[in-house]
Amino acid sequence: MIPTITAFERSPDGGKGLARDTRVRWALEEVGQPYEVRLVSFAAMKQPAHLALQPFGQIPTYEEGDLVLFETGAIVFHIAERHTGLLPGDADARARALAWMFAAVNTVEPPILELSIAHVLEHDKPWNQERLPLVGERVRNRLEQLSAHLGDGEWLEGAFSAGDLMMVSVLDRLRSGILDEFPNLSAYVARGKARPAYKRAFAAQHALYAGKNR
Ligand code: GTB
Repeated sequence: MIPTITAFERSPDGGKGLARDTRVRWALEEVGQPYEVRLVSFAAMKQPAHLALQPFGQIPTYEEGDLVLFETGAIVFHIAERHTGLLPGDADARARALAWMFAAVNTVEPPILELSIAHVLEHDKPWNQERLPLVGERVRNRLEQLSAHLGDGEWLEGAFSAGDLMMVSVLDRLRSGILDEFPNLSAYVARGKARPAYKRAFAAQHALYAGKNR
């Protein structure tokens, strides 16, 4: 069965791959699963039909027959469980990969999101100049810890897994700046984005938005 995901009708990033459907596309590409995309407007996202799929009125969603999923961590985990290639066969190694997926969305992504909000949505608030360094430090702390774990390893736990897919996707939100302070993490993100599956995922979303839709 061909799954259908949802994505922005007009992506605010103009196709830079920052919207979260990119990580779902990437997972589907990694396992060789074709998929369809339904584009949703910001207004439609808040309507009952979409809220029935995604209670928080966001993209992406994932539909496969009777199954409807939201939350990219859950979607990527579902894809990884149903196909080979994104989770190790060994039960303990699988559990470790899952731990990294949670770490990506639960420990690393929140401060990165805060920083992004501080830059994009709160830049004109009178308190922002005072707050920005604090938020930046929280991101820096997490990156220091992650960088220490990764060391000179290629991936977080030996072979590439859904944990790396999620972590690279989360770190990619930083794009430059703080991430450049951690050369092993910059190289890690570049390694992830050099994978053919990522390139196909990126190209698919880029083709929808590039030069338009902003
Ligand atoms: N925790 C959820 C998940 O992982 O699935 C978060 C989903 C989410 O934040 N979706 C965003 C959304 O639908 C799109 S990806 N927002 C609309 C809304 O909440 O009303 C976040 C995003 C949007 C835009 C950029 N950008 O332009 O750079 C980057 C990331």
